[in-house]
Amino acid sequence: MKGDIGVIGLAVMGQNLILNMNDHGFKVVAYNRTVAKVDEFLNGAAKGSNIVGATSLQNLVDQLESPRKVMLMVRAGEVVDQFIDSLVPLLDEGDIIIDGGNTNYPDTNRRVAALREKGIRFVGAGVSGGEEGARFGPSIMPGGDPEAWPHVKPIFQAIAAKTDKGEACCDWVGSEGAGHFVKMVHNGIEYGDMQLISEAYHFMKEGLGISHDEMQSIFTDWNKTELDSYLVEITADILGYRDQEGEPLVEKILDAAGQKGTGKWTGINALEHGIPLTLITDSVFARCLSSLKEQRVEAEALFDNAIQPVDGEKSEWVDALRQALLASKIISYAQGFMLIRQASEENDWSLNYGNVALMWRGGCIIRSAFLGNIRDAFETNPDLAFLGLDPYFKAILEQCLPAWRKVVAKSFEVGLPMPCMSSALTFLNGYTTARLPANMLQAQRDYFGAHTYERTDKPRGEFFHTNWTGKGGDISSTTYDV
Ligand code: NBP
Repeated sequence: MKGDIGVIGLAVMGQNLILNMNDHGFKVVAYNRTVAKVDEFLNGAAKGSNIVGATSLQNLVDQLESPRKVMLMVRAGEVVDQFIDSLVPLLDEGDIIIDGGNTNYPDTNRRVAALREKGIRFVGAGVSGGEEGARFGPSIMPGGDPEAWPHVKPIFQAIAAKTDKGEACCDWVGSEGAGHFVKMVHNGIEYGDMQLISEAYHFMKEGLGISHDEMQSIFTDWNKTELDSYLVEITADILGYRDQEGEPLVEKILDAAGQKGTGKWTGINALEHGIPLTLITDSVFARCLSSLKEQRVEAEALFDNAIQPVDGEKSEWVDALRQALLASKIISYAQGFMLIRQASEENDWSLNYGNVALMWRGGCIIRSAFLGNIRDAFETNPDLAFLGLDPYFKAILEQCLPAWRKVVAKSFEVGLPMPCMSSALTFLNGYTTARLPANMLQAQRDYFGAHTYERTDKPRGEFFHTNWTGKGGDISSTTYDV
């Protein structure tokens, strides 16, 4: 019997996905650049399974059922192109290559088009959930050549995480790089969620002086509310973890955050699409600021700006923090979906936003109960421009607003940095303000650069220029933009 799918790349993600596929009755052929790792895998984690190994790419291709499906779980970037170039001469028309790595979506756009010309169907699938997800059920976001989907669907939907109702956290996202785009935004949202939780922890610890045991039980309680999510759950575990000296390990971890780039790509993309994705972008900058550790240590010694204790009833502050976290999180997802919607429209991807929420409902790092409500919101109104206008989310935002304001205002008062909770509130304040001071901005642009402006008492699309000083001319600018 020939193999159902070949997987190239036997690092943590590849091995676990293969074992997961094997559990679901698929025959997998495994291959790796360093071929010795194939034997290691077959004699180790894969021992006693139906998984078989390949000694070369030709040997891999020869062992696969037609149309062949070859999945790459290798380092994103050039390595993917190298494998594609080596595989194409060995494959037949109609065969399928899947890239399951963290690829930047323009690369997937390019590969789908180039391979289509060669008769090969290419799929770019975002896979989330880390090692455990890959092994027992990841969230999978496939996009690319739609003709590939019927062949890949039975395998992907079988191995993907399932919701409480048994729905697979995997569905066709859209053409071109849509799957990798959605995975990118997923990672951006992950950055935002992590930063928001860290801000709540910081307020509790530095502002309120709450102990680690208490914080652990607060996050455990929060996990029974609308905040029920993987990241809140692991935060409680982290706070409860003691090292060999019996002290909280988290306090011995250097406060300089790393990043691999997907949050940055999301922010860059938002700027390119003109979408105010403020929270995620601020969460990337928060990591950048954290990495300036030595400079911060020096500056703290020079400035008299130490964080002051927060007065008042602790339990009231903790509940206010819960509300601030929940409301900020809604804004983050709302902004993420604004970006997805813009990209979908610009690229003609016809994305189904409810399905995207469903794919994130289980298996991935941002999995949460809340995503079920997001899915409902988009099912009720597929054209929802801003998630905060859905009745369920609007009611929460309105309910949380006083406590959220209180927390953010207090953070400014006591000198506690809260970039994401404050950025979310600023966004909502702006989004719900019919008249912003952009009239002044437009006047300034027209004053110094003759950029023209529209008037409130004239129809949109009519542009005016004023000779503000009496010295400039009446010619408006067409080429120069600031
Ligand atoms: P890595 O990203 O560490 O990649 C390891 C694989 O890439 C190995 O098979 C390695 O072969 C191969 N490789 C490298 Br590195 N350089 C190569 C080259 N020049 N030529 C050929 N092969 C090369 O593995 P991973 O952490 O399992 O991740 C796989 C993909 O999934 C990545 O795109 C990653 O971003 C994505 N992802 C990872 C996670 C996670 O939690 N780790 C989660 C979600 C997505 P070798 O054994 O011969 O060196």
